[in-house]
Amino acid sequence: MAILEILEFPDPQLRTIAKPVEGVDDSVRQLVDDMIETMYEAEGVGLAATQVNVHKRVIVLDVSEGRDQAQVFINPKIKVIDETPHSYQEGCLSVPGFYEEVERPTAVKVAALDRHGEQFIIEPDGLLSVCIQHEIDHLNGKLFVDYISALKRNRIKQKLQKEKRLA
Ligand code: GNR
Ligand code: NI
Repeated sequence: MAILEILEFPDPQLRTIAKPVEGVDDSVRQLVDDMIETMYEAEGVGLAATQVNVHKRVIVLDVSEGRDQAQVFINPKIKVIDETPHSYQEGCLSVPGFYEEVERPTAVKVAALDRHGEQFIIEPDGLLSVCIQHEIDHLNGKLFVDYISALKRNRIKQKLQKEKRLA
C-alpha cells in the first residue's frame, strides 16, 4: 500500500481524459488499494485516479460514517434518470479549502466494474449521487470549479497558486 500525491488545481494534468481499463488485473487492484489508502489519509469521501496523476477510469468512494465501506467503480457509465437540479456544497481534495454550491441532476444510474472485473449497477441518491457525478467529472478532466463563475474560479486559482509559492 502507498499514499499517493494528490494534484491540485490548476495543475493541467487534472484536465486529462482518463482511458478505460482494459482488464481488471493485480496492477489495477494495487492502484485501487493505494487510492483507498490515499482517500482515507486525506479524509475525502471519494478519489478519482486522475487526481493521483493516473489516467485510467478508476474511482473509489466511501460515504459511510465509519469510513469502512469503500466502493470501487472501474469504467463507470452514467445515465441521468432525473434531471431536476439538486444543489450541494461541494469540495474537492484537488481544490483544498474551497467549497461552493454546485447543481447536478438529482438521480443517476451507474454501471461499473468492481475490483474483480464483475459488472454491477446502482441507482445512488443523496451524497453518493453527488460524489459519483463529481468523480466521473474528474475522469473527464472536469472540476467542480468549472460550474461556478469565472470570477470565483480565478480567485481560487490565485489563492492556491500563492499557497504553492509559499510552500
Ligand atoms: O471529499 C470530498 N468531499 C465532497 C463533498 C461534496 C461533494 C463532493 C465531494 S468529493 C471530495 C473528494 C474529492 O475531491 N473527490 O474527487
Ligand atoms: Ni474532487
